[in-house]
Amino acid sequence: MNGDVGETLLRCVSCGGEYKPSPRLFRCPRCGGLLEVVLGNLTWSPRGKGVWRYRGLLPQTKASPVTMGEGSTPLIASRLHKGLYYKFEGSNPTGSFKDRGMTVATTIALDNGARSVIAASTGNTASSMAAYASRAGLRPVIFLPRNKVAKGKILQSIAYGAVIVWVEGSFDDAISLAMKLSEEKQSYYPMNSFNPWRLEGQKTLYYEVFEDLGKAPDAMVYPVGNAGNISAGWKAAQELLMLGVADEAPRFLGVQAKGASPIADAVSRGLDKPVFVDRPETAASAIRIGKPVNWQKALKAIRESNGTAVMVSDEEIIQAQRTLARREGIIVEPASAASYAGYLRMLEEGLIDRGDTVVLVLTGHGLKDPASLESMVSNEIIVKPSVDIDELDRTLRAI
Ligand code: AN7
Repeated sequence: MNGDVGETLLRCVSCGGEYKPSPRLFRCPRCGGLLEVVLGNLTWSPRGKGVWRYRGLLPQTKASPVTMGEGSTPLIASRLHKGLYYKFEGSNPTGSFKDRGMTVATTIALDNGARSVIAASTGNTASSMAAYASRAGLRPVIFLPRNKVAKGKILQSIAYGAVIVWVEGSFDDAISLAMKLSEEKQSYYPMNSFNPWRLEGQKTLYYEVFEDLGKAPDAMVYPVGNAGNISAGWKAAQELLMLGVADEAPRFLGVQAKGASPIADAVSRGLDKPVFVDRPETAASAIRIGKPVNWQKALKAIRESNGTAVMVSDEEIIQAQRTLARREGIIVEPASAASYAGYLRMLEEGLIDRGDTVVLVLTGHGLKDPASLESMVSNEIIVKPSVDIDELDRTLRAI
């Protein structure tokens, strides 16, 4: 099935202006708005595994893909709720969904002759970018908010050889600084999600869900930080409709942590533009973001899909993380557990019907944030190798 064959364009989501792609074009020259990729040729012809299975719905590149087999993550049926599925993105090569975008963005960076790539990050974007850049022979420079990134993500980035710029401020400060550097010094190619080519790779999560279920689910639930992932999902669902591959699109539901919830707040108050949060606070460090760069795209995704967004407390997030680990066997980081906490809240508030086919996007692996697991109650004893077996048995039964 083919769409119209034409030239690939960048289109402004604010004013609709259309531009021929060029390596340094990330903002609308007319109004400064966000750009989205409009592919000239869309073809649904899945072949092979992973992100590049959907090559026909991705930008054409001259360089061969910088890939580690990212994507093709499991869709796991819940044992607790009828109709519920978990899309476990922790099984990507660096342990988060970011790898889907990075395989595409890194390949495009090579096409554009980049030498250094940069991104600000709450952790996962940084480690993913560092991995793909190292593989491609590019120099990764990451901007991290100091004292605000989970340990596993820092160690991963160091291991991949990233240059780290610790910013004494929030993620939002770090991304403004990284944007300024890449705008003023052209030798740094930006990989944050205002780079619309990266979001093209992130569309593939939805294509996989659609193929695995054999239809569109009733709803997709995403934890929302910088708001790129939910926007990419909606773009993917619309493309499948447009191509006639799908008859329906799901509702797109966003979940934010209280204390870092400008999108959920804008949705519940019916605002056209979110009120940004100056000092975002939550235990879910990955989504501790007060000024999401993709807010326009995300509000569009939520409203046009008849979706909604809710906020959940840190207590609800931690409880959800524990339930997923102890009753489903899935360890996720707190930001990812927010989607389960949000699902429970939306069921309770009647925003989702029981039994609806709902997919929770579990964005990142729990081992990335070991500190978040330290509060789990442990059942343990210490024994000598010579311990009496009957006594050991009695003790184990008593726990
Ligand atoms: C586990 O790494 O923004 O709404 O800099 O790591 O697309 O931003 C991470 C975001 C959800 C939110 N879950 O996705 C970064 C960063 C996890 C994440 C999100 C992130 P977006």
